[in-house]
Amino acid sequence: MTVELTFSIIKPDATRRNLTGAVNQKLEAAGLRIVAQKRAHLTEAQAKAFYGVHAARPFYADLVKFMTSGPVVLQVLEGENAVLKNREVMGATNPANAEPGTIRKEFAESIEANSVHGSDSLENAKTEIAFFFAETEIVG
Ligand code: IDP
Ligand code: MG
Repeated sequence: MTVELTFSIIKPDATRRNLTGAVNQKLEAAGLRIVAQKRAHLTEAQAKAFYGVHAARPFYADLVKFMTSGPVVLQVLEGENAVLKNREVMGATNPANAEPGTIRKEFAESIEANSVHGSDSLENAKTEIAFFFAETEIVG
């Protein structure tokens, strides 16, 4: 049994449509506990740095623009195998390929405006959590 923490973002397309609660319901139903959560409007510098790994990709500039286009909800999720579990409940990057019942299948508007971010490894989860949260803000 491995209890992990992972990092999640409810993206601007979802906050715009008032889907924060609907997304959280999916996360909690999957057994993930929201142990930190705050709403923020990312600056361009924050979005660029957060998605720095994608800087060379053709969609990078658009992605930064999208992620700063409205408020987001930053979250730390706790649970058994939380990193993989969250990726499962999120669904595939492109909602057209996402499994039924997943957040992206039900809520995403496009491959870009796909409603949620989730860390893809335990190592990246640690880095991403530390990017946005102080340890004192995480209440397990
Ligand atoms: P992930 O969010 O499923 O981990 P990544 O490949 O890490 O997917 O891409 C980060 C984000 O960049 C995606 O969630 C999506 O918002 C955006 N993105 C990824 N691929 C494309 C694309 O081909 N066109 C436009 N946006 C994309
Ligand atoms: Mg990713």
